[in-house]
Amino acid sequence: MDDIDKLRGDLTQAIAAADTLDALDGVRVSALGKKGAITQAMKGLGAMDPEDRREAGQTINALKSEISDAIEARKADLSTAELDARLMAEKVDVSLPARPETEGSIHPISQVIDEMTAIFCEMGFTVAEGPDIEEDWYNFTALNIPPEHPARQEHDTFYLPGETDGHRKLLRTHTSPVQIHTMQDTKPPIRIIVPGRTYRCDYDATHSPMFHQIEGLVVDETINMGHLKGCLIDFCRTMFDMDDLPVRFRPSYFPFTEPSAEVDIGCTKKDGELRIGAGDDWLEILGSGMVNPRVLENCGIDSTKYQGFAFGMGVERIAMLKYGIPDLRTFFESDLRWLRHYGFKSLEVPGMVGGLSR
Ligand code: 2U9
Repeated sequence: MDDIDKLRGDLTQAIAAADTLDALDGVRVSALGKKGAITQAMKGLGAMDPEDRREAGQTINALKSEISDAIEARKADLSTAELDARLMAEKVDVSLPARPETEGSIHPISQVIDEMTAIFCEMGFTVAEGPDIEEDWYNFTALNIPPEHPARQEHDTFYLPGETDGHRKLLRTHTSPVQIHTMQDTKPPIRIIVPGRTYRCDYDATHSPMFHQIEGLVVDETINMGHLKGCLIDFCRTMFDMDDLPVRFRPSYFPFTEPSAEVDIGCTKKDGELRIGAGDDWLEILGSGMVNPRVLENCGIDSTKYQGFAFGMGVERIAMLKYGIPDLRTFFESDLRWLRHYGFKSLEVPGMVGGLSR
C-alpha cells in the first residue's frame, strides 16, 4: 500500500511538473504505457494470494483512473495555454503582397464560337444543337448525298460497329444533320445556327479528326441569294472587325445547295505573312448556297412555296486566321502554356461572350 501511495505522489507531482504536451505524454507512457508503473503493478496482482489480490486490485484500478483523469485535465490546460501562446506570438502581416490568382482561360474555340454566335444572334438567328452520333440518312442521304455519291468519299467517315440489323451509325461529318432534324420538326420560318463538334478521318497540320463547325440555315417563303450575300458579308465584316473588308462570292458545288458559292475575304500575302483586309489576294473562309429543293422535299417542306439559304464554316480555321494560330493540332494538345498564350479572359470581349440564347 505504501508503494501505491508513493507511486500516486510521484505521478501526481510529475503530471503537475509537465510543462508541455510532449512532457505530459512522457508521464502517461511511464505510468500507463506497456511497461509503465501502473501497468506493471497490475501485472504483479497475478502473483498475490486471492484475498490480498482483490483489495490491491481495487486500489490499483482506482489509482489508474485517478491518474488518467489527472493527465486528461492537465492536457486540457496545456492545450489551452499552447493555443494562447501561439495566438499571442502569430501576427497577420497585412503588408504582404496578395498571392496571384490562378485563373483559367477561355479556349480559342469556345471564344470564336461565342463571337460567331453573338453576331448571328444579333441578326435574329437562334442556336440549335444535336447529337454527335447520327444515322446515315441524316448525315448524307437527306442532304442529297446518296450512297454512290463521290462526296461520301471526301467526308472520310468514322462508322460505328454495325447494329443487329446490319446498319451502321456514324460520327457526323458536318453539323448539317441538325438542320435536317429542325426542318422535319418545325415549320418555316426557320433561322438557326448550329455550332458543334464534327468528325472526319484525317490528320495533318490543317486537319484534325475532330473539329468544329458552325453552319446556318434560313428557310422562308421569299428567301433569295441577296439575303445570303447580305448576311454573310455582314458576318465577315463584323467577325474581322473591318467595315470595308472585301468579300467575294465564287461559284462552287455542294450536293445540298444549288446554286453554291464559296466566300472569300480580301487579304495580302507577303514574305510568308498573311494580312486580312483590302489587298491583292483572296482567302477562302466559308461555303454557302441556296438550299437544294430536293433537301427541302426530303424534310417534308414544300419547295414550290419555300426557299432557303445555308452556309458552313470551320471554327478552327477562322480562329487560326483571326488570332494568328499557326498549327491546327495545337488546339487539342491541352498544353497549358499554349492555353495561357492563346486563351481569353472570361468576358474579355464585352457584349460578345457567353450565354447568348444558349
Ligand atoms: C442543310 C442544307 C444545306 C451547309 C453548307 C457549306 C456550304 C460548306 C464547309 C466549310 C468548311 C464545311 O468545315 S468545312 O469543311 N461547308 O462549305 N456548308 S453550305 O449547307 C447545308 C446544310 C444543311 C439542310
